[in-house]
Amino acid sequence: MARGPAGAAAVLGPLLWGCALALQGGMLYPRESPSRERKELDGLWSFRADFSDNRRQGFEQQWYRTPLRESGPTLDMPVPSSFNDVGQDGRLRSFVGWVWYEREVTLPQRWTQDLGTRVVLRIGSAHYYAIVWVNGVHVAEHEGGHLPFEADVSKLVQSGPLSSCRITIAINNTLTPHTLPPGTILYQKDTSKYPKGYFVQNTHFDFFNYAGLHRPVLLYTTPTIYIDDITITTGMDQNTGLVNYKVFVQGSEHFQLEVRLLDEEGKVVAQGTGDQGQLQVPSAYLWWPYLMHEHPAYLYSLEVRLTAQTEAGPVSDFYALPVGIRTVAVTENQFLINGKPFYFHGVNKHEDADIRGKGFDWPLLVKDFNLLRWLGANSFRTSHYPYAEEVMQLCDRYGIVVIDESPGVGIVLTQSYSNVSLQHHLEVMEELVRRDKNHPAVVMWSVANEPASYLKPAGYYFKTLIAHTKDLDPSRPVTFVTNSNYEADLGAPYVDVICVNSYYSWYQDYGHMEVIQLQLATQFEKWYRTYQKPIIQSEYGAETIAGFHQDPPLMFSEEYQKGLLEQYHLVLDQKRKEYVVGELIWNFADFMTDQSPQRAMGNKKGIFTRQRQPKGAAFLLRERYWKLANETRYHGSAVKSQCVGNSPFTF
Ligand code: BDP
Repeated sequence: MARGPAGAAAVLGPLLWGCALALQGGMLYPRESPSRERKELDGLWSFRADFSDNRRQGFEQQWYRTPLRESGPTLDMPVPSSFNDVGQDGRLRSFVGWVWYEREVTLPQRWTQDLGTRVVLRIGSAHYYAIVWVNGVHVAEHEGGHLPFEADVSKLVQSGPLSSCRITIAINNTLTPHTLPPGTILYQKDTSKYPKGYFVQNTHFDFFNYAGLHRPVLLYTTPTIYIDDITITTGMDQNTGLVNYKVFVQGSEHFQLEVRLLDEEGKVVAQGTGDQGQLQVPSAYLWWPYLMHEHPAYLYSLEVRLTAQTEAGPVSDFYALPVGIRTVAVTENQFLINGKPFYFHGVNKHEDADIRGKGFDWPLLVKDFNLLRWLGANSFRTSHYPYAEEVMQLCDRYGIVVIDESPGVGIVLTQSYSNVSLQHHLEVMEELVRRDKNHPAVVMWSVANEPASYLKPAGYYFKTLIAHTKDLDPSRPVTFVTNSNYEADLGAPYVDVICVNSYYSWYQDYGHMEVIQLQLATQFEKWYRTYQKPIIQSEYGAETIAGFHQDPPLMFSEEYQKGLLEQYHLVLDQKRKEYVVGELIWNFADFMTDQSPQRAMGNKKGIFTRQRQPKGAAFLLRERYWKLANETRYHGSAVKSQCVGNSPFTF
């Protein structure tokens, strides 16, 4: 939904943010196929931050009308990347307001001349609010920094003799009580202390509000009659895998659809026709999590072929979707994948790294997955926002199970429980489910992290939000992540799994690791007694500066981090025999936060440094996770005798 922040409007000018945009169409990942082409627009873009007092000079002077360089000095800005840390200008690092990106693109002649080709601009993520123009014409607006959006630009690029087009994207990183995550602009009016017009942005979450074009931007084509969306759900009946499919087509009501499911050798194992149906796969290979089975992450390929007759001749479209056959279920004390108890031994992550901030980066991603597999982690939570689609694809391929979290973090102000906020949160869940519904790796949705669920309006808010998410996707459980310190949790009655964060002997009883066992056992018993639902320890950890050593352990040393983890593990080992179904360390790696006296250049609770080097705790966890994997592995029979999912490890 698009709207303007009441607070920010005073300083940042009357923003253009209009009224709600209904969620339209599908959001299939743009894949190449015989009927679809891609043109990546990653690389250097022109960039200009609007430093004017009201941040509205760009709109007043219509910077989108002519090349950005004509408006004044521009910088080279890499895409994807956050803009904050690439330069030497301190003002840009902490900039709040509108920034402008621009890129000239040369298009293949066929794209501009063949009217049977549909050309789509896709932006993987623009944080936080984005307005897009092509050749000076407004084509899209989007609110929310973590989910993709698109614009059909065919008419614009096919309207004249030009074989190039100019893409301009204005992005505003202002957060308000109604954005996700929420934030506020604080105006300092005391002129004896602050210059005129001084303001800062405040947030209630613990990571830096990096901004910019964070994920790939690309153009892709489809025919004008095209496969717009596919929804897959899977099940098992004895040894037969069931793949329910639904295909949505745009551009015509008259078309034929053929659907084929291929195994990893390319052999057709089932086929169907029409826009929906069920494929049955005898002796199906299941999608198993990493380390749960000797052949994890088996992926079939669902090939969808559309054909239609038009006045101009036949049209065909082709899309291939990876499909994993697996089931997910929750009992009073278990989390089941393919009917077998699954224990989450994994991490919480952030999209965060030196220089690029939250910018997508393949080397970083591959390194992170190699570390996860080295660690023996079988899962992670996308704390505290949806991650790049390429991340989810690797999870499917490697069998890393995902708790897929919305950007609902830091919801603590009463205003953030208003109908306006709820409406936006519902839409974000729609966008998230639409994007990630077909990933076998995603086994649960998390609608929020540590919202102030003790506030009165939280009951209605979470009841509505969770019910809506279940309507959108009845095939997966839903949770939100709470904090063990909360006196009351008005959302917990509606979740399927209790996810609870606690920081015993860190934020309370500092330095006293001897209280952890008692306090953690009390926490688990209290939550289980109240709700009788499986529990995941969704965060625990200690701030640790790599290379600080102290024995006996003191806070911030590597020894303290290890000691604290060990105390947690003693209790987890008892309770996992009863109803605790997972443990996710906070955090995989150190990450950047806002500056504060509590943070020494960011949050240092990583078991790896920000540069992905191990602290002592990484080795401790590695030993534990491999041990857990060996204990909880399912010794199944109907498996393929071939290594899949690129797993480098054998049992
Ligand atoms: C938790 C939050 C997480 C923080 C962590 C911490 O969920 O975002 O980074 O505390 O303080 O409560 O390290």
